[in-house]
Parts: sequence; C-alpha cells; structure tokens
Amino acid sequence: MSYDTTNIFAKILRKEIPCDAVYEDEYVLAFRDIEPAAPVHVLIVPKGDFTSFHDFTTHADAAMIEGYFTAIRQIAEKVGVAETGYRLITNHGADASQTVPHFHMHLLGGKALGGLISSDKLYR
Ligand code: DGP
Repeated sequence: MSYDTTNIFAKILRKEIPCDAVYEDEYVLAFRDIEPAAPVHVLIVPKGDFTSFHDFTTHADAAMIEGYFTAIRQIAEKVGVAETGYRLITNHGADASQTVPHFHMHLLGGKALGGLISSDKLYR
C-alpha cells in the first residue's frame, strides 16, 4: 500500500488540524484518541510516511525505531499508567480493521482492561 499523504494523521502531523497532544519529540507526536476506549487512550504516531507496523518495521531506520519505542515508554510514564498498567495495540491492514493508514500504536489504560479478547469472541 502506498502512503496516502491526505490521511487524517498526516494532517495532524502537519498541524493542519488540531489534536490534544500529550507528547512530541523529533520522532513522534502522541495525542488523545478522539474515540477513547479507556480513560487513557493515546495514539503514538511516528513522524514519517509509514502506513502500518509492517511498513514501519520494514522501512524505518534504527534511530527512528528506537526513538519511537523509547517515546512510548516515556508517554506511559507521563500519562500516569506506567505503574498501574497499560496495553499497546496496533492494527495492520484489513483483517485488523485498521482505519487510519498511518502507523500508530494505541496506548490504553487508566482502568482494569480485562482480557485481550472476551471469551465469547474466541476463535474456535
Ligand atoms: P485504527 O483502527 O487502529 O486505525 O485506529 C484509528 C483511531 O484513530 C481510532 O481509534 C479513532 C482515531 N481517530 C480517527 N480520527 C481522529 C482524529 O481526527 N483525531 C484523533 N485524535 N483521533 C482520531
């Protein structure tokens, strides 16, 4: 999939539309999800043209990958979930229902999140 420069996160990175930012450095911009699924729901978006996790880990250089994952740890501390716990989720492609084609990680926390997938949704 080629990178679509008109996707919503590209516009947020270019500051064309606003966001509720919680962290920014040379590698990432992190902001609160507009449709939060938990009391803490932050999206961590790398500053580069990466469509998904698969694209990111194929094409990002080592400094970007290190900077990205280090930032996630710092963000978890900053938003207050490092001690209580948090979940990281990323969706790659159609079967994962990825809706925004710019790689991002969801950081969720602020309450007990329960099991990853409820038992009635288990694949059998
Ligand atoms: P995903 O399904 O993994 O591609 O998740 C995309 C997330 O992006 C979804 O939880 C809703 C969020 N989102 C979509 N548009 C906007 C927006 O304009 N601002 C913010 N802050 N979040 C958005």
